Amino acid sequence: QQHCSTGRFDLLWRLMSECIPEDKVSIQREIVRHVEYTLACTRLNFAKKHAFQATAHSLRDRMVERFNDTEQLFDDVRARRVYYLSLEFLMGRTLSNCVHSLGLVGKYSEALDELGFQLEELYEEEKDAALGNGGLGRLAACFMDSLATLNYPAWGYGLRYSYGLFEQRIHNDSQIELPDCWLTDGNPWEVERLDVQYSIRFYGHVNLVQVNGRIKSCWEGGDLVQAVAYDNLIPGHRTRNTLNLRLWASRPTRQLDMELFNEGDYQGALDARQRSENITSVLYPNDSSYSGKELRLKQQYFLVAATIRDILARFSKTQESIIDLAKHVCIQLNDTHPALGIVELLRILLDEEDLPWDQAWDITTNIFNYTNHTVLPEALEKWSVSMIERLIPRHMQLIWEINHRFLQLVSLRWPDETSRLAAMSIIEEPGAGKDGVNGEKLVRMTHLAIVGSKYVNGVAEMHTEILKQGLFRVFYELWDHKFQNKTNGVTPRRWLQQANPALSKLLSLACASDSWCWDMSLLRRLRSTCNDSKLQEQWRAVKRGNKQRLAMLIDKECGVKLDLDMLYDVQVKRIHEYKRQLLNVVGIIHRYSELKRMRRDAPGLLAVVPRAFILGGKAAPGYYMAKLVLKLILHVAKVVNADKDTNQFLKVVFIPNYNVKLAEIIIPGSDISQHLSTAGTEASGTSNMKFAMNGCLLLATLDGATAEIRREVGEDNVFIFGSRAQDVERIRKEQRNQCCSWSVDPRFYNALSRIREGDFGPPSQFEDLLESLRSERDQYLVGVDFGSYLEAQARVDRTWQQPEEWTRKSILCCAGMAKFSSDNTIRQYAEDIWKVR
Ligand code: 4GP
Repeated sequence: QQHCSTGRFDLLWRLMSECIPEDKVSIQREIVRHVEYTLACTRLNFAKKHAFQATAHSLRDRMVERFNDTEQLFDDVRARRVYYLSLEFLMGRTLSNCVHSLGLVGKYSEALDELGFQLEELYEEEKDAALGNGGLGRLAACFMDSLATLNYPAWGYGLRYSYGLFEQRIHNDSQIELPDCWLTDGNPWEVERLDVQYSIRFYGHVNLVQVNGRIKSCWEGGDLVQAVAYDNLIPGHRTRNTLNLRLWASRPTRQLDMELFNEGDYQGALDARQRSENITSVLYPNDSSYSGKELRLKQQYFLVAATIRDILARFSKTQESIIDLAKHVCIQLNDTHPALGIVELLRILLDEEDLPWDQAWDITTNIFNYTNHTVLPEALEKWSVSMIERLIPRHMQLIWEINHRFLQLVSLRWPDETSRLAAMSIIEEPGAGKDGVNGEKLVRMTHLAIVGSKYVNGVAEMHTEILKQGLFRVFYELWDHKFQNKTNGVTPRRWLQQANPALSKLLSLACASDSWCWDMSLLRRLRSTCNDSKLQEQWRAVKRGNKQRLAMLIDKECGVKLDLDMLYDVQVKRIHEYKRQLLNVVGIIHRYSELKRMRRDAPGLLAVVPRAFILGGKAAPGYYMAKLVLKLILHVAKVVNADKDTNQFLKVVFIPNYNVKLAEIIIPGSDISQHLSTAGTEASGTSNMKFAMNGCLLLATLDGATAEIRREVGEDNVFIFGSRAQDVERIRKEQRNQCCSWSVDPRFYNALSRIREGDFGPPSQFEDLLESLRSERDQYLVGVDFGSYLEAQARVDRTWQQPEEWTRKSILCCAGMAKFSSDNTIRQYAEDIWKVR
């Protein structure tokens, strides 16, 4: 009211004091209004595409209303706010989630029905928002859902890439990558905020200037690029709380270089414009590996510079002193990708707010927290000092100073240990690591993130232990209080309620309430009825329906028909050596050879479990070995599926372009899923949680969150195999020295010889793969774990032959997953790290 005269306030209040009504006719009116006025189409005849867009707009209006109320409330109560910074948000589609959150599925269905459209068919009109690679980006999306649902005062910040993760097509048994043009039809959900823009500087130089008798550093010159805000509202479920995911797009500061244009250099006049827009053009398609490109560094700085500006602008409205910033603001860094935010905030506090170093550093390190998502050495970011110096020169000065002060602290604690200083330094000297190309100094972003954060966390108990005892041990010795574990979780709304409507219905029936969607501990009730034959029957019927949905998808995408009685065995995730899709394929080759042998020996009926191996996942475009693995999968699939002798017992399919939308069909339709990473390499995994929630059994190594899942659902209900994490290093060493205390199962070599002998196409194309599996080079222990893997697969087969036992396990998996709801994870972040309410 303080901004308005009383009369005007009354008028404004009266005009908007009621929410958009939720009855059927009002919904129809809103949709048709958007068809006519927003899309400028005629309401008397509009296509499905327009129906989708108008429906989305009508829902966006409802979210805007709720969002404004939410912001008003948080401003009024001066809520301490948390910001989740991530270079990736893998949101998938919005429509279904939005109508479910607002509790309007029934009413929208009815309203659309009369307009001649089915809500479900409109879901299919929407493209995935694939602004992420895999686990890390999808985790951020689940977290936004839980933050909104649990009524926290949070915002997400990321980049609005024009092209998301590439589209994968299969051509000549290889992956080809096409651009993901997700914005071609526009994006009805986003709110373009042309009034929220910041100028972001790159390059230039640092001058010392005298201001009021003080010498100050001043970063000037270089190029300026505009960051423009695009807001994506995140509805909470069964609450009005609605949050914002603000994504930045880069735009030129100057529209056109008129000087060049007038000189006739039309291209040159447009070049600068193009360069600016390039920053947020494309998502880097790397998963768990570091890509040292200047453009990537630009993206990182662009995100944090715009975000910190924006956070400070919002803070300044509270009229509190900047000294109290850490009381009101808390920032979570999703891996090191946004870690430059630490230096950016420090820079502003020092150079613009004129705070002394100690105070500025104290505020900064009370605001930031860092989550690590991987221990793979190739994924730990390191940027060359000279590149940072050129791109953001003031930041490099500050990093030197941070490091200097930090190393002083270390040497006070451990006076004579120079090797410790080298190990902990933020700067890696040339030759100290494998990456020191051309004798360059590098900035270790993990070290910067740890030094600049209040808390550091891993994403599963086992992963956090590895951080504390291995990768970050030296830091843990200095600051044990900084380290925490926050085991990942996934949202049951998207991954159960929306992805699996049939099971959701059954769960609500069995629990006599649909509140399990907000409190998964209610599902524990299923434990006492897991042997009930009626429940079991219903459970199997639900699974069969979901398998049918999956089989239809596979028929459409791959042209392969799968019998519903087969055991659907699924491995879907990014293709990576450490995730060991190879173990799966070599296992399939073994199974195929066995089937052939059995056919020869006894050509009659076979008492084997019919299996369909279903795989999916993208390989990073430059990842040669991953692409070779994919090629092998495709070749094996071709041979196996064409073999009439065996194909009623064994089929192999590769579903192209695995993404969130497909996952929503694949996961509920799976009987078993494979999580095969070499123990100690997968930080957590989150698809394992989605599968188990959907009553799909797990075949897994003891890695990431699996040990915790097993504890929750019961030891007997997970099929575990393989070397343990604590033995992996020793085994690797023994392999290298060729002195082994273990042996490789001969069936492994037999299967490899099938490849070598050309059963799956010219063997020369797989030479490098076979070479990588030689025992002295088998970094991921595929050979060592093979025997144990086959034994676990045999246990799976035996269990499948006892349908009651299988169903019992399936029910118990679903019943025991409360811990892995992202609601649970987010509550822990809020209480232990962010201290927000
Ligand atoms: C992934 C990890 O590989 C996965 O284990 C974890 O569940 C996920 O983060 C979320 O924490 N890491 C990445 C990455 O996606 O790019 O490093």
